[in-house]
Formats: sequence, C-alpha cells, structure tokens
Amino acid sequence: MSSDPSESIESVLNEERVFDPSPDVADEARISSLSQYKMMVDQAREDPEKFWGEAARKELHWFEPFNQVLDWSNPPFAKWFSGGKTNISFNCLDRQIQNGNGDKEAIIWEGEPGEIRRFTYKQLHQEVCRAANALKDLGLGKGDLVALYMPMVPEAAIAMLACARIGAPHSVVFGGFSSEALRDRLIDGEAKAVITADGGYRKDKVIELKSAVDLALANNACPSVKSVLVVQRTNESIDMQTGRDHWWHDLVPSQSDFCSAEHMDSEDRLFVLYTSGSTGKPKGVVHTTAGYNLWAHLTFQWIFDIRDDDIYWCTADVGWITGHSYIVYGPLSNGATSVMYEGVPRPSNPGAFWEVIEKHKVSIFYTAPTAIRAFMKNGRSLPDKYNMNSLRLLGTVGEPINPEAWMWYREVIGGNRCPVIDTWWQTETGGVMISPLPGATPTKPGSATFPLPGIEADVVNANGETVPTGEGGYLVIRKPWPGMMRTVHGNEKRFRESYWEYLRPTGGNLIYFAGDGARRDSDGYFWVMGRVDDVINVSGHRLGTMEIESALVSHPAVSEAAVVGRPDDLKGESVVAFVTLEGTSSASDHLINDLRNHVGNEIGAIAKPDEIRFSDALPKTRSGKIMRRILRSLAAGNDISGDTSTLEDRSVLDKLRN
Ligand code: 6R9
Repeated sequence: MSSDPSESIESVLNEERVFDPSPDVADEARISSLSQYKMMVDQAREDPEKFWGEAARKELHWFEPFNQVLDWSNPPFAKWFSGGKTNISFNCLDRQIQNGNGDKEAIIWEGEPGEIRRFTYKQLHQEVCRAANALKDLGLGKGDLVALYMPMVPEAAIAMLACARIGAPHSVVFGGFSSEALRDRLIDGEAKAVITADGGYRKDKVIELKSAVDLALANNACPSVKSVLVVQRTNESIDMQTGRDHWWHDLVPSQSDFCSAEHMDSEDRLFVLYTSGSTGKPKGVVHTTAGYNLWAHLTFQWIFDIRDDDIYWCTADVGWITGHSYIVYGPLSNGATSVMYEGVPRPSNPGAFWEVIEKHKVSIFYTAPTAIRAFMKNGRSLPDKYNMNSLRLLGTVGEPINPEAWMWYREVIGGNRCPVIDTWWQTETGGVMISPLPGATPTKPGSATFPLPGIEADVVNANGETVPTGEGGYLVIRKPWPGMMRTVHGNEKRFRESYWEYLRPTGGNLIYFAGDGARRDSDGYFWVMGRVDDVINVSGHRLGTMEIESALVSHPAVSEAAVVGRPDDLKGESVVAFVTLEGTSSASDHLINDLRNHVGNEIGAIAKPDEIRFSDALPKTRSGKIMRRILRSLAAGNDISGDTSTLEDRSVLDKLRN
C-alpha cells in the first residue's frame, strides 16, 4: 500500500443534488422501490444461502441440481453450487431458444467501416456449435485453455461461447496488448491454442494481430500452443504456418451446427482474465462456471432492469471484464439484444457513438467516464444533431465519474429523463457490486450509491473496523458472493495475500479488499474515490506501476524507474515516469521517444508514459523504498506535503523539482 486512503480522498464531493427514479421508470421496474430493494438486502443478509440458492435455481438451467449453495470451509477459497452441472453457453443460447427467443436478435454487430451483421439466437447458436466442433477437430476439449486475441468482431463472442460450450476455459487478451504481453499470458496460462484475426480496424487504421501472435510464438516460446485459428477481417497478407495455423473460414463453416453443451461442474473454470495488480506481473483472475454465470445474469437484470424490447449497447472491448460480463454473458443469459461495435469515435466520425444509438435505436447505453469527459469537452452541438429518444437508461463503469460529467451525461445524452447508473466493480468481482437500481434508487451525481442485495460492502480502516460516516477508508466486501474470483491462476498464495490478507481485522474473519478507497455519506451512499494501491487507471484501463517500471528498466539506457499517476481531466489519470539513466546514457527527446516505444512494445500502447522525467536519483527511504507519495505530488505540480524525514537524501528533492 503506497498511500493512506484518507490522504488520497479529496473532499470535493459535497454533492447535494438527488434524482429520484421517475415514476414511469419505477412503475414498470422489477425492483420498483427503495423499500423493495431493502427487503431484498434483508433477505440476503438473514439467510444468504437461501437467497442465492433460490436465485440460482430460478435463473439458470441445471443439467444436475447442486446440493450445497456455498462451501466456505476453506476461506478464501469458495465453492458455490457444489454438485451442480450447468453450461453458460447453454444458458445463453439453447435456453433462450427454448424460451421462445430463437428468432430474436442476440447480437447486432457494426464494423468500423460500417458493415452490419445480425445474429438471432438461433443463428448464434448454430455459429457457436460450428465453432465448438471446429475446436474439437483441433483436439481441444474440457480443461484446455484457449487464448483469444481478437478485434471486436462477432467471432470474438462466438469463440468465447464455443470454448464455454466444450468446457475449454478462455483467456481473452485485449487486442491492444503487445506480442510480449500476449506471450507472457500464453506461457502463464499454458494455452493450447490461440484464436485471432489477420487484423482489426481501429481509428481508420489496420491493427495487425496475426503477426503479433507469430512474434509471441516465435522460437518455440510457448510450446503448449499447438494451433492458431485465424478469422479473416482485414485481408492483410499474413504468414500461415502449415500444421499450426488454420483459417476460420476453412475450418468452421463446414462443421455441423449441432454440438451438445458439455455438462460442466459448477466450479469448473470458465475463464482466466489477466489484470494488473500492485505487485509483480499481471494476475490471471480465475472465474468458474455457475457462480459467475449467476452473477453476470442477475446483475445485468437488476441494474438495467432489462425488458424484452430493449436494445442494449456496451461500448467496452471483449478483452476486458466489462466485455465478458456485459457484452456477452450477462445480456445473452437474459435473452437480451446486445450491440457490438468495432469502432470508436475518431476524427473521421466523432459522432460515431451517437450515430450507433440513433441507427440501432439503442435504449440502454453503457460506457466509461473517460469517453463522457471527452465528449463534454467538445460541447453538446455534436450529440444534439442525433435523435437519441430511444434511450431510457445510461450506465457508466471503469473509473470514478465526476459530478460534472455525470450531470452532462444525464442532461445532454439522456435528455434529463434517463437515470444514470454508475456501477462500481472489478475484474475480480465478476460483475457489478455497487450500483443504483433504476426503479428504486435515488441517485446522486458521482456516487455509485448502494451495494447490490447480498453484497456486504463496507469502508474500513487498516484493522478492518468500519470508519465513521464521511471518513475515507478501504472499500471492502465482508462476505463471499457467487461472482467472486476463485483464485489467481497458478498462485493461490498471491490470491490469499493480495486480496484477503491485506487487512487483518481483529476477530480474524477474512475480508476482501479491492484496492479502492471510498467513503460513505450520512445517507449511506458510497463514494468510490479510486485506487489506493500502486495501480493507475488511465481512461478506465488498469495499469500496474510496477509493470511499466519493469518495462522501462529492461531498456539498456535505464538504471532505475518509478512510475506514478497524475490526475488528468480527460483520462482520469496519466502516466508519469521518473527515470535514472545508466552512466553512459544521456537524456534527450530521442531517448524519451525510444523509451515510450519500448514500453509500447513490452506492454501495449495504453501503457506508454505521457511524461518521462530524468533525474540523477529517486527519493528513497533509508531502507531503500521509493517514496512514491513524493513523486505523485511532484508529478501533479503540488508542493511536497507530509513527512519527508525518512528520506535518505533530501537534496534529491531539489533536483527533482527542476
Ligand atoms: C469493471 C472494471 C477495476 C477498477 C476498480 C476501480 C475502478 C471501476 C468504477 C471504478 C469508481 C466506478 N472502477 N468502476 N471506480 N467508480 N464506477 O473496470 O474492472 O478493469 O478490473 O478495473 O476500476 O478502481 O478497482 P477493472
């Protein structure tokens, strides 16, 4: 822990505005009043096993019923719905067809160049079955990890569902990560196959993916990977290695469109998704079949109060947890229509988002604060040109949303009629944890409001004791929940230590610490204030400062590096690196460029430092620890406040100020 949360929590949020759910939203909603929400909270608190057990039986299809709701005999390793057999691909497809949704649109996809593809539930089911059979032909089956390194094309969702169908856990690696980052993840997960595309489109440019896969696999770096399945998207000329590489269009379309769903044990692995932590390499967060399915399903239903005629659109990439839970699994498990868009707003089409909303009559729109802030900067004249009357709900996720951006979102995009649903959660939590319910919760701009039923969230001090109202502290979860991560892939110790043993409460009950600071106001509303560990959040992307530091020091010119976040009006935070050089190297613009590219190659463009400052030395304690608090103040252009008496060499400060 690099900072005291109360220190990093600003007291800017004296927010007085409250927006009650409008009667027309509330009247039709599943959860239609605050008292109904509170009743559910009480039920879940009184008898959690009954609450979750009933939900699981009602909401999911089971090949075989479970015989125990929660096994918490070996905390923090939870087992949910033991003995049960289910399959998330069955829940997302077959069950929807059985329920009469076969001809309903499951996915409406739009590519950046503007082409549109539509899949009904029946069609998606067929595509998934064909892909699943193709994976079987490649020798893949239950338990074999399959990595996906894909653009935002329908085949990304189809591949995820195909893996789930045959019981092969997937590990989606965001297409913006470099070949180095991909290689690390393939090795760590011992992936048996990679599904990719020749390339993808981003901001009118072609992003090469297959060539990055080739680089990652070069020199037999990932011996576990036996096959690569390649979707043709951009028609790049790429190398295909005989025996290893196969075109999707050669292998998939000719398969049978029937493939029965594997009966998966509740606790069989569904996927591994890597995310940045405060120490070391990215962690492979493990989610399992039934608990994750229930959580993605139930949260989607609660927070968006999904209706049969909704057209729902989440702008995330499938490479992140938001794409997993709220483009693919949550919406499809509820029989909803999910829009998938390959593009982003770009100079050739700055109104791309509003155009998609208008064209597809989107009724629920879920995006990130960083996007909202960027639009806000350019004014309302652009969104005002589009007809967005179809919208009824607006969601945000990924980082704290400032009240100004929240108000702008509500007024300009939502025409003052759509509730703003600010959802706090993480890769580790599987689904949303703290969020308003549109028909029940009065909202306050900038607050994620209350924990969902069954989620025992609290704000505590280092001893795990609840802090007084209004005071900042660590945001924790006191009880297990179905969507919780089960472990860090290959590292149970790291799972225990990073999440469950950071805070050691008196009394001994384990509590989950999420890495965020928060406070609660006198009405009980949660205000999440951002990370209090060495993770920085740039435009909603999680980056570990340690990862960027290791990338920097792997460059021959760099001796030492320290990376901190600096508050940024648009991106939330930007990356600032303090670097000391090896004896013979000297600071120059050329070197700055070189270092930025080096980080791009090691991790991905999102991790490139916005600013690099050279220094003869870094501020350290006598025991040799870098004092990041000082660097954070310097990066933000603030005076160095607080205690500096533990500094080994105070003269370093003067040098750094320049
Ligand atoms: C879903 C997702 C998780 C981190 C989390 C926190 C930040 C996400 C937030 C939020 C304030 C919100 N975060 N939603 N902070 N308000 N509504 O983003 O997962 O990529 O794992 O990031 O994002 O700091 O700890 P992930």
